Amino acid sequence: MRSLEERISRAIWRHTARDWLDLSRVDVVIVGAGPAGMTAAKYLAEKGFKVVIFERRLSFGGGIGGGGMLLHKVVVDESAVPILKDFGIRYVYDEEEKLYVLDASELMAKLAADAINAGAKIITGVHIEDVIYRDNPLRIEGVVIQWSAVPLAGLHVDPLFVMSRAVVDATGHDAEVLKIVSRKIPEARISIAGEKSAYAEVAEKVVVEYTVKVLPGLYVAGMAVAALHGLPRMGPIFSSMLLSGKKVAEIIAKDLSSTTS
Ligand code: 48F
Repeated sequence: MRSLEERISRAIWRHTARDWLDLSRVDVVIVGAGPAGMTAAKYLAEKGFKVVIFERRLSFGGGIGGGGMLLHKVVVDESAVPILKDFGIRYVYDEEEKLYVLDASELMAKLAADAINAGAKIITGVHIEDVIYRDNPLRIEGVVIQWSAVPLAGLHVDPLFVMSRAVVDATGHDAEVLKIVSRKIPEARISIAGEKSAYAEVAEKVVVEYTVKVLPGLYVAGMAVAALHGLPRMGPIFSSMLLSGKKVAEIIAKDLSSTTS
């Protein structure tokens, strides 16, 4: 009879290996488990696409957890209410400010839970350090993955790969994936304009408007859109993050449905 210690280890090895074999090729890799990434994940997974979110922290939520200046509330406007309803996220309408107020922890937990229930995987502790590309024609075909602990420890460890039909940069203010592509694939002609100062009303609109396919196989959502296009920031109002996640899911679903896997 195996000891409990041995059985614990074997169960974890076996099921981790099964998951990673399955994840060696997916339909969509989403980089970053913030509001934009998790919203996109649910809408894509429920259409039947195989979706994985890689998040370098050990928790999901991105910038949601900090609420507004560490206060545990965030707001949205009416444009995001249908999405809140899709996820079963509760809110209170503030008559005076004409805004919907929600608990940051409920937003994080339910975005993640619904994405997972729809069939998406969220893998934490994994850092995307590069992309996989092909030329003639230029396209992105996956990501280069590493345990987050490796760069933190300053170790030189070669990474592994995940192939995918679409990659979404949902890494927030730093647009990390796009920055890598702009630096390492000059023929992609991506330049990162950098986010502008706060102008919430405009920011909320244009972030959604500029949520686009960047290159074949590469998409952007959330605050990474602002970094790419030089758009203003909006602070702890999250409508555009949710709407941008939903929009990128619609763009990808259309693109992937028109090509064979
Ligand atoms: O920053 P984040 O929440 O991005 P978002 O979805 O939402 C922005 C808002 O939270 C807020 C705002 C709007 O109201 O201004 O800031 O655009 O989530 C991005 C996630 O990506 C992870 C990071 O840890 C965070 O959880 N991330 C960033 N770079 C990488 C990454 C990387 N290279 N590999 C894996 N995860």
